[in-house]
Amino acid sequence: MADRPEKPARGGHNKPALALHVPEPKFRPGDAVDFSHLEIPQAGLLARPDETAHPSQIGDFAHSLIRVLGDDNKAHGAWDPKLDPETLRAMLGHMALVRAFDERMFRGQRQGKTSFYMKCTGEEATSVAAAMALASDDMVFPSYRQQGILIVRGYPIVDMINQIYSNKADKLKGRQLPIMYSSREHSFFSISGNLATQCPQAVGWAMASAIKGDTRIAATWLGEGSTAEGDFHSACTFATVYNAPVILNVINNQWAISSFSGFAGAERTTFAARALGYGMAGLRVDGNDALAVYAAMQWAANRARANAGPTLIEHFTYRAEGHSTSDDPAGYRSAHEREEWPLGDPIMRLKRHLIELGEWDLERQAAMDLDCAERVKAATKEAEKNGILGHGMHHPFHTMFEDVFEELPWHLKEQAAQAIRERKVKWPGSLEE
Ligand SMILES: Cc1ncc(C[n+]2csc(CCOP(=O)(O)OP(=O)(O)O)c2C)c(N)n1
Repeated sequence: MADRPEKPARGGHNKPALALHVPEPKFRPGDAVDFSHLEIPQAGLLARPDETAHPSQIGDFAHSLIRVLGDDNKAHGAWDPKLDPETLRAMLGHMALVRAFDERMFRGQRQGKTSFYMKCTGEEATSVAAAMALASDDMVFPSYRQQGILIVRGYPIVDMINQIYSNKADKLKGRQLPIMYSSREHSFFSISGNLATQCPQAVGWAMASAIKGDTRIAATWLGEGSTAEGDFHSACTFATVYNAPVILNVINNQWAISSFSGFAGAERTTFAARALGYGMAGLRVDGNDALAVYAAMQWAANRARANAGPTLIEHFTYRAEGHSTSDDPAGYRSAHEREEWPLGDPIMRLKRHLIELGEWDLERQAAMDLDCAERVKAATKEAEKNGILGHGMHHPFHTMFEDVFEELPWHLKEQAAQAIRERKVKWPGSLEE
């Protein structure tokens, strides 16, 4: 064996030096915005493949964009889910309620009623239309921007607000960050702030459903930034290996807080195309087109129910506002992005479609908006009776030691005793009981 040189040569003499590519967003604060590089096909152009098609036959759908609502406000093509006007109005109503709810909760945070809130402005269709395409008992594993699912499933908004205020009526007893809801009755899995953990959980639940011979499928949602987490990839592996009845929704809203989608790999290929490497069906859909979202979700749900395999759906959309109440996007992206976003606003697009059908008008729209605002206001007032942040009307302190261990372990007993001693915390009965 040749001796190793004492000092290995650095660089490569006459070879080019190695270099890395560091992604950089196209537009920064103050920049003019031009989205003409985005390929946006006309609505209605794509065929709708058989729901049991082999992933290798439908690879193109991971690179194109399924669109139904055209610039003429009409529904086009094979993906039109042909929903009746009543269902379309319900869809519009749910999205409007989500937006009204977001507006009021955001203001509530600014007024000091809660510590934290996250809006989904511009992305309402990706949860509302998607949830409407599922059965109400299909199990959902959302991220933190899918409040639309709870609205569709009829979860009382007053209970959402109680959770956001962490007050004495909060069903989660103040143990979760505001907006990290959970509801077994609504088949809505507890939201976790640890990104992408919901993906393997959804796949595992779907596998269990199949093992039990059940008929319910699972669906999960995650942001495009979160697809860089290992959990997403483990989930894809298990989903395809076992043909789990699950739908993985990647909400590509272009930004992960201040990191643009390029940092999760958007410059290389689409997020829907991630599916292809796993041998999974991948669809890419206009996430601001509620009909296209519904249609893609329905396709994937039928596929899962037919034991034809999991689907990854990329919803191409735009986060119109800040990441959360703790974020100011003016610091990292151009304010013109929102105005220039070529796929419009999901609520406006569905509204115009209903008007085009002769099934809606501006008076009814105004009445609906007012009704949404009133409902949210009334629920807010109701929830405020149970307390807001800082009023001290939260669950009693000692409850934080409950519901986890059947018997309190010694170290928690020690902490509880310290709290009683030093902070004069009230404790029911004796610690030794
Ligand atoms: C494992 C983990 N890493 C980092 C964070 C901090 N964090 C919270 S939200 C977020 C951005 C996620 O962006 P994306 O997945 O695109 O979803 P979006 O917020 O755009 O809906 C980050 C980095 C976290 N909560 N968990």
